[in-house]
Amino acid sequence: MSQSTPGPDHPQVAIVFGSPSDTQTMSKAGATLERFGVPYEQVSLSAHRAPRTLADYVGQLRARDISVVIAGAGLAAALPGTIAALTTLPVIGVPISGGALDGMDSLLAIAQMPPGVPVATVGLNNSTNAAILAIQILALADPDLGLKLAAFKDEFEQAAADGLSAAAAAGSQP
Ligand code: C2R
Repeated sequence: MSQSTPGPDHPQVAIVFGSPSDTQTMSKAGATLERFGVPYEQVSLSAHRAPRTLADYVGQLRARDISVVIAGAGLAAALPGTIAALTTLPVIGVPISGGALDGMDSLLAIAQMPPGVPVATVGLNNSTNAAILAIQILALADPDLGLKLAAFKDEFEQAAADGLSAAAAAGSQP
């Protein structure tokens, strides 16, 4: 288990992944949270390999004022669902590609949760979207974060407008 807490503030988001081999895929979640100034912690913990340690960790999240969990795992990905079973906090699952089935096993294991125990599942390896969704949840109670999200979306709009202008300019050239 490894842990890091950037910034002086207490973490609002816990990023958990099943193995150190998932670190690179999951690093985009942390980078995105940092971009929005959201403090987080990052832990490698496996439901399959360390179930009691995971249960202890998850059992303390609410008391530690963590609001959202992002959980990434590949192969037979029990981790996000197990965390969802152990907490009432929202859990966002990141399926990770690799192995003989190249991520289909992970995708289905994370998305196909039984009724009553949801895991909000993003696309394969898309830990960026997991972070954006976590930020959107936090922004419900944080107007400043909501403004940052609105500016983030405006960047897409501006890029599209710039692209159209550039295409129009190129098309009008002799
Ligand atoms: P190793 O590279 O450590 O063998 O792990 C990890 O998320 C990783 O993608 C290979 C893959 O196994 C996944 N793993 C799980 C769980 N624990 C590890 N899916 C779990 O508890 O769900």
